[in-house]
Amino acid sequence: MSDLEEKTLKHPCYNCAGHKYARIHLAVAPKCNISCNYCLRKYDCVNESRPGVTTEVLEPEAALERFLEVREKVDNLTVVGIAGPGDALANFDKISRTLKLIREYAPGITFCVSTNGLMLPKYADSLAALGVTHVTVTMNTVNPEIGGKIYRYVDYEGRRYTGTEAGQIILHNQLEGLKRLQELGIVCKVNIIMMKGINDKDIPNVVKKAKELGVMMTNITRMIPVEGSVFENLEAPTCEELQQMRSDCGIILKQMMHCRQCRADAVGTLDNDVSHIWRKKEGLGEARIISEYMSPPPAAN
Ligand code: CLF
Ligand code: SF4
Repeated sequence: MSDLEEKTLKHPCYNCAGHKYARIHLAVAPKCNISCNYCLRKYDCVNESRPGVTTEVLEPEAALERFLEVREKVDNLTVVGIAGPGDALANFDKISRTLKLIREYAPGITFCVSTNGLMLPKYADSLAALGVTHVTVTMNTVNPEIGGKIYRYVDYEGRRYTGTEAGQIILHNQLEGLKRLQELGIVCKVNIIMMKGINDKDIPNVVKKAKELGVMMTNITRMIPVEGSVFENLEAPTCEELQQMRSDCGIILKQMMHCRQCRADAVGTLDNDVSHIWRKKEGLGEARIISEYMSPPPAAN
């Protein structure tokens, strides 16, 4: 078995039989470069987190300290994940420093990163150089017009894009990024947020595209309306509708069925999040509330 296959087997998200293995999410990525209509940036990125959860942000040195403490106490810790609270690649310097620091102390641990994919073409090679072996991209549609309805805006290279143009840019970068990750031998998963009447009809097309690109599996979760977000009044899909979609798409590609929509600071196995033990603990270095990081957007064009 190759090292990568072994890492995938011991990754609790990529392998549902890997429930005895634990991951730690290090919340070093507060900023985001897009605005999803189902998101309220007071909280963690909804692409991998359950809505309404707010996580303290750690600086890289504090994240290393947290990792070393957790490693002492949590059995079978196999994965270090970066899943927000904003977008990992909108905070590349922070994640790069964090992963380099951790690598010095844990040469064999798996690095996993979750992103909206906008900056993947720029950073895919750098992720591979950092030793990241698993990447999740949230890709909600392969139709730029639908993308225009999902993303309120996309900030890219100093300009703000909206509507179909925003949908086009993010889709293009997600596809290019996934293609490059495959070339680099990185194991990929695509997350899809199911929004009733918005992208639900297009989800099988996303799954087909993911398969074509060599993605290992897709993870379809349902949008839960967040008060104050653009989609606050959009009806959430029922559990039955979600299960039906997963089962239909399971014919095309392997589906993740055991996602827990973790916090950006989750610790432990997927079934037993013990992050509360460390939350707001004194002496772990600088930790700030995410809203402090909400930088003013560039001027609209
Ligand atoms: Fe974290 Fe995501 Fe890596 Fe897993 S979570 S960055 S792939 S280590 Fe896993 Fe949590 Fe679901 Fe994510 S259960 S929300 S899929
Ligand atoms: Fe929110 Fe995540 Fe979308 Fe950014 S990518 S707007 S943090 S859901």
